[in-house]
Amino acid sequence: MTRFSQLMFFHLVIWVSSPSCGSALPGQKNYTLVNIRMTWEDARSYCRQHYTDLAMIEDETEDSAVSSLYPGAHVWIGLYREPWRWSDGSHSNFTNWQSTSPDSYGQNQHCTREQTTYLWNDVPCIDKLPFICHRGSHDPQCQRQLTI
Ligand SMILES: [Ca+2]
Repeated sequence: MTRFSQLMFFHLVIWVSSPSCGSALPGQKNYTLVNIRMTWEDARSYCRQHYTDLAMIEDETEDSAVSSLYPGAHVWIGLYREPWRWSDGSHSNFTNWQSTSPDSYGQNQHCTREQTTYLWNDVPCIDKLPFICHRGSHDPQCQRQLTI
């Protein structure tokens, strides 16, 4: 086996061994509100440093857990850009958009905040908002450096 094919095999094993990338344990995340205003990207870095990642929400139970953490504020969650993905690059079937979103108003709304209504809206990533981090459920091999 050549060195190249060994490397390809190694990467194939990694890929196959973690097919769901972060969604393996829905309902087992612990969420925390960080009441510091940051851009989406800075919030993601903060969450990765102190927790696991910016909040990933995969079902209604998790969405309720996030909504119960804050009263009267808009907060960042980990969903970004089209195609919409979580900050670890994984997809989720669950969304909770408000009826007019995502609308990409102004063509620069690539990040998601949970509104005071607890529904989701796409907004510019450079807005500075408090945010929700979560701990648990992510496979570190799924985390990638993403450009926004
Ligand atoms: Ca919008």
